[in-house]
Amino acid sequence: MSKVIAFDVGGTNSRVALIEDGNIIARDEAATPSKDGPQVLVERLTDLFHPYAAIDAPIGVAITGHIVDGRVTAHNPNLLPGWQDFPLRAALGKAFGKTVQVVNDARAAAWGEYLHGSGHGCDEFLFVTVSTGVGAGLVLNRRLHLARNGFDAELGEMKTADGVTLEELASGSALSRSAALHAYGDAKSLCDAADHGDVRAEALLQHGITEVAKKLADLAVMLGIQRVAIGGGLGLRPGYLERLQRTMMTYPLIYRYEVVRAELGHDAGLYGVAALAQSEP
Ligand code: BMX
Repeated sequence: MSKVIAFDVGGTNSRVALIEDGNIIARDEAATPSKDGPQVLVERLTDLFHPYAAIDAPIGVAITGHIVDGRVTAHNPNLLPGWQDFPLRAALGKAFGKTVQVVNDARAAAWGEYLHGSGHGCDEFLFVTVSTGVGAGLVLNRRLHLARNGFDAELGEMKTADGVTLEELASGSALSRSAALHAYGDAKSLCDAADHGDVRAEALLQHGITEVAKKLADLAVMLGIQRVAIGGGLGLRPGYLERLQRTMMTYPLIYRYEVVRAELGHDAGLYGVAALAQSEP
């Protein structure tokens, strides 16, 4: 029986799972102590690891951030403040007493969706998470694209016509800011208002969606993607995908491709990082 211990660390929650023969057989989660710096997160992950410590299995950690050689930098400091070139692989290796693989969370989720979910049957596949941040993972010619410098699908860092990044306009955090600014309270209330026909709320929500759609259109002609799956807290909210699909339908045919809902929900990163950890020599 093949076992893997997988972690998925997002800006809000950290999850751990024991995966056996491709199925999650045990899991746990805790809030990510995102504001407390890397050392506190290492301690939190070590607590989550404790029940599994005696199991002899590869360990994979998917985490939000830019990753080079197991070192993590948060380009979006709102997600993980204080993370600059932090040697997470080495720190967890020391804390766990075992070898650990570290991968970007969205890249892991893309690989999970490709192997076990919405990416099935594609040669070129894109996964996009619209969540606290905006992240992505690319499968090209049936392989997860991983660049040596870690910029292998940092979609949230791409510039918009306004000169700011996509993440600054289209993430869940951006929508929360916009909701507070326009007296909707939080992002959920803004989305609820939009769903109930509030024209101003609809325009604010659609603004970010249009920016995501433009990037997806550019990537269609750049990389020949056949299908994109949308995940993440905001991306999985009912109505988000339909708005994105409607926007893409207004573009000429060459910019359009299948836009679907990610199938594995919040488990995509766990499955993906498990597969990556298992394939490491
Ligand atoms: C940000 C960036 C990406 C990440 C994406 C989604 C940081 C810390 N993260 O663009 O590396 O994949 O957010 O992250 O700079 P999530 O936490 O919202 O899932």
